[in-house]
Amino acid sequence: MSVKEQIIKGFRHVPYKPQSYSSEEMLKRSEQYYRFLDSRRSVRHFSDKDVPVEVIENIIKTAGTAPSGAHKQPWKFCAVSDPALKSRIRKAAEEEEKENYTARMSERWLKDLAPLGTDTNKEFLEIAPWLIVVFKEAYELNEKGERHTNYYVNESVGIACGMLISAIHNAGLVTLTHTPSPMNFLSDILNRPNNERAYLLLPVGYAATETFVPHISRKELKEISEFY
Ligand code: IYR
Repeated sequence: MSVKEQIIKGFRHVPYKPQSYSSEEMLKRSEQYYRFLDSRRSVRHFSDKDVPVEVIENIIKTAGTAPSGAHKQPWKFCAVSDPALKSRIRKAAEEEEKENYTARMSERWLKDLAPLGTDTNKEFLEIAPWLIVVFKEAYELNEKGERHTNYYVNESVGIACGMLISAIHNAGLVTLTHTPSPMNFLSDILNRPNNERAYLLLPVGYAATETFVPHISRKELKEISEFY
């Protein structure tokens, strides 16, 4: 008789049977998945074509499957399609970026960015049909209003964002990891509670018909790994 569940230190644990594959199948799948994600590019030129809300919901649900410190799931994904809100976000982001490009960023930083062709114009924030604004929850608030600090919040939300980006790519859509720092204006515009801090802003949509991306390459396996 198979074990249905176990009580470990007073808590329920249920059986889990992850899918596994033969060595050949595993090799094939791992290579296919690598090629699939290697075909992803950050895109700054969006089409204004609509994307159904259900697709955005599925993408956010995928991000929500990420592991997190003590399973606190310290994230909130705010999906914005309202044109008035998108305009306000663009205006505020461009104000911060003007300051960044003219005063806050070092010469070296500007030089490193040059190949990407970025500037202070963030029209994609109005053109893309959706903006997903990711907030990290520094602490949780219980019903009594008591604060409980979350654990490994940056790690947890960073992982969730990686999964969000791969889900966007899987849907045949494009995005950009945009950080118009400081990003406090997003809390104000979206009226977010105090325990949430803006983490990343991702425009999501179809790529524009004529899209160009920087001619850059990724590091080789031997540059990003060491095997012991
Ligand atoms: N936030 C600015 C500048 C910028 C910074 C980095 I690091 C990038 O990889 C790309 C851009 C902007 O979005 O233009």
